[in-house]
Amino acid sequence: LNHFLRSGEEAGNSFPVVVPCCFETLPAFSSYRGEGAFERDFEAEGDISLVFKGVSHTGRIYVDDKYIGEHYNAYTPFSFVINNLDAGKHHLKVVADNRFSEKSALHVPNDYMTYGGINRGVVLEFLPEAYITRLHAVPELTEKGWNLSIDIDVVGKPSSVYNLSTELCDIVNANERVIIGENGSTLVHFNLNAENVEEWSPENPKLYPIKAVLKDDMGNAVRMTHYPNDELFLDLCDEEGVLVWEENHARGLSEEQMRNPNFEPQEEKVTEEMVDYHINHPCILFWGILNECASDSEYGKSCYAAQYAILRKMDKSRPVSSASCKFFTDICLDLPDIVSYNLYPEWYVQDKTAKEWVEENYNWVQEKTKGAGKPFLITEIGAGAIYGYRSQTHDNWTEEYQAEVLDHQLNAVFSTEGISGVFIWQYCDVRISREWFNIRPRTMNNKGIVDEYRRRKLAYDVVKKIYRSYGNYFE
Ligand code: ADA
Repeated sequence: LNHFLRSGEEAGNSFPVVVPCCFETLPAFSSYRGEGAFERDFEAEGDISLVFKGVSHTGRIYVDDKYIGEHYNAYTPFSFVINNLDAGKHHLKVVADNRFSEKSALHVPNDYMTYGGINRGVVLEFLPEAYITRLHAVPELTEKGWNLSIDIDVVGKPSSVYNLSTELCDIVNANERVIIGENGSTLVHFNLNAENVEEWSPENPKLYPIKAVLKDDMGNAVRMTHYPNDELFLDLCDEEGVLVWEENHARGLSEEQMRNPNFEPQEEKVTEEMVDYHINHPCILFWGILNECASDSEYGKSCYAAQYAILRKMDKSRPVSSASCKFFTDICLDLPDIVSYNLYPEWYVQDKTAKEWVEENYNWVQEKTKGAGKPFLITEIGAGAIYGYRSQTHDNWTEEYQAEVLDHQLNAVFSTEGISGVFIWQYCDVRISREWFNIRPRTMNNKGIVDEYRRRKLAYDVVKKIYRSYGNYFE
């Protein structure tokens, strides 16, 4: 950091210093009263906040030589938000001033020292799309124990919606649905009641951290495909409270492929290893098997029965299911605890509306199969789009068409009484085997609502809006 002084014996010289740093730490300036500039480069991109815990006694802030603002009083923190920084190197200059004058009514010659400089730490925060600027928790002892009256200020894009989860240690928590106001901010107020907590006192200075997290999540569950996944991912789901459908390794195997002599032993092994290694993850809600395999044939059915038996023997605590694409020909629906269908109306199925296709399949299961009355899930729904391909014609593969189809599909699912849940296929675009390319532009499965770089397609906001219109799923 360059500490540049404009007066005194060493005026104009600069010194490398470490912040926090007051002029007075340099012997030549031990009784200096004046201005001094602290400068440094930093790397950032997008929206940032610069938080100054203390600049004495007046601080003027410049970023890339542009005046940002100023603050008076050495002993209180202040911050500035700087938006839309280009990626790369930027320059911060803090001009600190410790002069006594008419302008300063509190910092006057006194029986304590008014130092000059950056007297407390400086923090650079990278801001996401929405963020918390203030959390005030005021405790009050009531007949029911301690009550915390909590105010949280949230800043974000007008009308955007988030889930705010707040936690007082592991004792109590609250989940609030936050809608950002037209002015780009909102105040969330709620109470947390903590019955069994110890009060802070000089003898027992007990502290309870409060954690508030703003989540932009659009659902509460994730379907993993079509194989057991990394434990790291499951650990994160355990911690974040995301429900997981995990399944063994198989996608779209025909009866012929299931008759491969290696199929049974290999599938059995992967199923056993999956349960063995992952049984203790609380996030796993269901075990799945044999996605879209031959559940329309007797031989296929014997394989399904064998796989379900392994799962039930190893873990009696979780329901089992399989995602089917056999529509009106599935003969295995007596076997699982949950009936699961993968449906792509208005994409692969072009001659039906989303509502017709969803209802016809659901009704067939209820009326014609032993799956009747079991919980019914839509385990895949979606359409493809190439990121950045836009057209008013809403042709296949445009972002517009994908958004429109997802809108129809989700509304069809949510308006069909009896359907317990839905998974969108899929979160992000993924690579596929190059040997299997013919219906997949870019040799990718392009049904992501974000692409492989997590860039949002138009469908992202459509999905978010529909999910959020159903309120807070925590309730
Ligand atoms: C199936 C299959 C998925 C994926 C999807 C699609 O339902 O389960 O793995 O291939 O179709 O994108 O067509």
